[in-house]
Amino acid sequence: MHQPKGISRSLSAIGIMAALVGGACSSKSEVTKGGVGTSASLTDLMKARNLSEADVNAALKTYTPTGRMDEYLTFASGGHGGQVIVIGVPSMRILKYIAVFTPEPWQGYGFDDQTKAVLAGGKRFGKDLTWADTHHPALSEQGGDYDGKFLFIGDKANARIAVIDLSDFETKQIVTSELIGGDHGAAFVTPNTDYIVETTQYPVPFGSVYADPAKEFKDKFRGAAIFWRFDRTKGRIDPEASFAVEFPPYTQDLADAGKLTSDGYAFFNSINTELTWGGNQEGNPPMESGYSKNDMDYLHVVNWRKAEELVKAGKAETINGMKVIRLATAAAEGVLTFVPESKSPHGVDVTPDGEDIVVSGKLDTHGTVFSFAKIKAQIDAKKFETKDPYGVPVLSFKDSIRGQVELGLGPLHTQFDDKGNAYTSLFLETVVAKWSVKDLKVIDKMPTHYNIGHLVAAEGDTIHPDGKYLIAMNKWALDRFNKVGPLLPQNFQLADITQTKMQLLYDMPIPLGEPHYAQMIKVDKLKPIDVYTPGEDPMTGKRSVNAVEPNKERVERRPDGVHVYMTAIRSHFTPDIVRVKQGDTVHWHIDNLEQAYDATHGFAINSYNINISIEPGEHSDITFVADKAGVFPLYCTEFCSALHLEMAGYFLVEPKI
Ligand code: RUQ
Ligand code: CUA
Repeated sequence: MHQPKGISRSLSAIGIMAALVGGACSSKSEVTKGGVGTSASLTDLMKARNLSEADVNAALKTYTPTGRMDEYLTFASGGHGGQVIVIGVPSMRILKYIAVFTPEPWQGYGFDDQTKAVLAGGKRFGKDLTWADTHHPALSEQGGDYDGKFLFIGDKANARIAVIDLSDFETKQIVTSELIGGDHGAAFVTPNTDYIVETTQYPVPFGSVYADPAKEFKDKFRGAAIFWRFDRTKGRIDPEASFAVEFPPYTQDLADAGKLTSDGYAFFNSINTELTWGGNQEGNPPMESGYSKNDMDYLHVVNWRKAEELVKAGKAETINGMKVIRLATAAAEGVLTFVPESKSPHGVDVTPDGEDIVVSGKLDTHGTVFSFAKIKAQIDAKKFETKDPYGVPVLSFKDSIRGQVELGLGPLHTQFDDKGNAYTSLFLETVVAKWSVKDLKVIDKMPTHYNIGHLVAAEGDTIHPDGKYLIAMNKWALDRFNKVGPLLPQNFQLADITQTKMQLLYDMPIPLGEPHYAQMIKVDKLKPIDVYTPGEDPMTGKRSVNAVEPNKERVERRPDGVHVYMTAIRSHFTPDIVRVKQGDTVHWHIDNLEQAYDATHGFAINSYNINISIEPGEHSDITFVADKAGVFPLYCTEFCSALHLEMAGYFLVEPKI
């Protein structure tokens, strides 16, 4: 750890020490003065706060004294916030909101050239998008286990995938394909993170070109799964090396990649084999009843290795810049096969050994456990029961399942532990059902408060689940928290799953959009950096060509505009006066010269909507036009030192005459 530098730091350190010593003494004397022993005071406390023994037991399992660290980090989607929430487990302390799809002022995300370029990657049809419906985060994997290197997350509304580098917890890339009009089965990774999978939800004609669903739904509307190629050495998605598989317009839902025995395959649910497209004022039934007419929908089984070969062999067609394996090719070449599944399913989750695929149908009280070996045997023998209207081979339901487990009302998503158990969320029954994967029998049910959607267990979707903690991600909070008006937070409920019976430990409100999925990783797999190397551009990971060295600060007029080379260090900017002329294009290059851990500076200019965060060592660029003449204070927006308020200056824009 770096020693805090400067007078202000040593003064505050002494102050903190004094406060700590003083605080410790006074609290101790309070206890002794009252004459109550430790156990008596605990009983008094329990009585005063109306706590049962079970409450205290739960508290002891989550309470994390100051200075202690958590055992796991949970990366939860931030829902409409377009962000990712990082939460420590078991303390349930929020550690960070990672800005992803939405501009975020604290991190200066979307204000400097670097992060503006990241957000621009997510434009669709030339339009800026300032929100996202983030659903499913996916940690990068190596051999089917989290490796702690990267995190991906999908935006359901706008069909985008973001790449977050876990060396600095910052978003590095956003990609989108105009081929599709949204996603839901995203992001899911293949076991070595070769691909990040993004599947459509609501079908559109490719490229969103106009077509009337009343006449052309069956022929023109399509779903697709995009396999975004991930280049691990660059830490970026390579759109050129990515491809898509065309699907019928069956409204695909969640997805999961095969692992171990089922590696090379991916599984996608669908909920609309009825081909309903709406039109409740055009003589059609409402969407929701149209969607659930048929008894069965289709689990899509995709052989992505085969698809990869076909793309290499030139059997894909380029549409909207994406290589697409057309439906007819996918059906004929064994890339796409259907297995009937109970109607309107939601979650599809592959077991840790890769042998079974658990599908939960919202309208079915069962979880259906498909056997990959049985599915594969039928595909290999070309033993098909029928074909769908698009020519895709359909297997027999009976011959594809290992069995069904009677779960209860409204099963959605499934996670796993290290003892062969599965945990399925039951939305309607509002419980977590724990069941044995081998015996297909329910072992325990834990009530949740209320209406659980996803759930996440420690490393619970990898080949080595930890089985320690589980978080129920509840949609409704009702009577769990103080009232804050008609819009309520979500409720994350932490549970201990080490014993036969699940034990509820803690309620945590999440007041930022509606989170969907989360993943929980052991902290020792994460190796984030403390500071950037001097002059580093976080987007390239290299020293910027515009990096500013101490004593080389300057303002230069060049043909492309005025270049400001500025440094920030406690507690001043150099230069602190910057003069330009009205109409100049300004290229502001700024370096935080600090190498002390946590010595972040902010940089803001009044009225110009400029506000960035510069972490120790970081280099940042801002480009703008000085169109408004006048005097504009600039200052540091992070309380960095005792003389933080003095860390200021002026941006002077001389009027044009
Ligand atoms: S899906 S719970 Cu994206 Cu279930 Cu929301
Ligand atoms: Cu630098 Cu406040």
